[in-house]
Amino acid sequence: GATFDWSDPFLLDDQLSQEERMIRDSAAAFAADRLAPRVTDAYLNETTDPEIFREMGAAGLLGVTVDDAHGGAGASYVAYGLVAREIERIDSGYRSMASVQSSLVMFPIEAYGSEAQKRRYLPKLAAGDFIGCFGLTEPDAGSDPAGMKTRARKTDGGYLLNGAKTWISNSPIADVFVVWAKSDAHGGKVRGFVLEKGAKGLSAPRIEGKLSLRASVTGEIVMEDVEVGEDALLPNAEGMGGPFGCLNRARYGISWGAMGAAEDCWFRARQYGLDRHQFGRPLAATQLFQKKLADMQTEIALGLQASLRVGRLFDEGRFAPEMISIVKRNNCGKALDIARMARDMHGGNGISSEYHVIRHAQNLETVNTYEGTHDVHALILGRAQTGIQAFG
Ligand code: TGC
Ligand code: FAD
Repeated sequence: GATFDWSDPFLLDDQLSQEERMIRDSAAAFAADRLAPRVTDAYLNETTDPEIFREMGAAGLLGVTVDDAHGGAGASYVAYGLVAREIERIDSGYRSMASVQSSLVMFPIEAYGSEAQKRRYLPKLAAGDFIGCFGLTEPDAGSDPAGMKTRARKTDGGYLLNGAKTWISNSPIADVFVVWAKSDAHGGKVRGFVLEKGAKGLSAPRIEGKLSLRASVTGEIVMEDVEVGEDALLPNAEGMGGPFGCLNRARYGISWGAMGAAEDCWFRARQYGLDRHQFGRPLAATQLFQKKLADMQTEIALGLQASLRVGRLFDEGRFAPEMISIVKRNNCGKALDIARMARDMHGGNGISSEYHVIRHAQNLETVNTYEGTHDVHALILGRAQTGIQAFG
């Protein structure tokens, strides 16, 4: 019979191809060498080192699923998920930086862009020479992005963009802005535009004072009569399906990433319980402690297995957005529960940055909210099984 590996109960490793394992291992080495040593300072001081993008690029971690002809790795969606898991094992903010670049900036340029746009942006985004951001959310349009106010007005040679996006990952340090706007020349339909840093009327002020995701910089995108040429329009996407196509990929990656953060919390809680003695025995010798560890192990094993299944369906071209809602919602919610539990199991030490678990818990508050809140994904799933739309 098989032996039981407590840290990999369903032998996930067994279900990966050799290439996927290789990519996973190089992401894990990168995370341990380059990200782990930086994260506590970055989080405490709320600083984001833009060099991380170049380092991720050099390690082949940007645009994992993007065609190698465009500088990507041309690997599977499962490989992409494994990378997200390894990076988020260190910090959700670092995974955020990478998933915006890959799923929300490189993907739309590859899937909806012109040949010229692909040539101009993808290789530099893959290398981390360009940093990208994705502007969908607005001050008055979060869960309901179709309510956006940003407008593109047709001019002689292109478009004039006006509006404001908020809560945008990477925007203060971005070179490339994928922005969604309602376009009067297209019957008011939502269209995507690629803007470049330095365009007149374009600014990206930083949002100060976040108490979550502090290692990843977040900002606004303000557009005041930003004039762009016809070549800034993403030619091959019209309507909300454009931005949602990107969100499908990012949400799927987040479902793996959140499990990485949860695993880090679980491993730390287990080790802490073995090391820490109270009442003359290790905390891990108590039934309550073991029950919590069993709950963590179970939820993580199930969550990873589900993400792997959705990833395989992705790679076969057989995924449906509702599948992604199940894993995004479940894995983020469960990861948040696990991080809070790990914080509790560390007692007072649990609130110190030195033990990492409260940082994960704080980060996962954001992860549970962005890319469709926990409740919004419930409503997507409720609609799919009742036929009744409860949110609009
Ligand atoms: P609905 O009526 O459902 O659909 C409108 C059109 O869009 C199409 N569509 C999709 N297409 C592909 N994939 C999906 N998942 C799709 N969902 C919808 C749909 O077929 C339809 O197309 P058409 O051609 O018939 O017009 O749209 P709705 O406006 O009623 O949607 C409601 C709802 C709640 C489902 C949706 O708005 C939603 O998902 N809200 C959440 C918003 C969100 O996730 N925002 C994320 C912002 S980006 C971000 O947070 C990045 S953080 C990343 C990081 O830092 O890591
Ligand atoms: P709201 O939509 O106002 O929701 C508030 C509450 O109401 C939530 O609990 C929600 O579940 C609930 N609610 C909303 N509608 C309903 C309903 N119909 N029925 C029941 N309950 C409902 N966006 C981008 O475009 N690009 C980015 O890079 C990006 N990065 C982000 C980074 C960070 C750190 C954060 C915090 C957010 C980021 N976002 C980004 C924005 C994110 O996607 C939104 O915050 C999210 O979609 C929720 O929107 P909202 O904040 O406006 O909340």
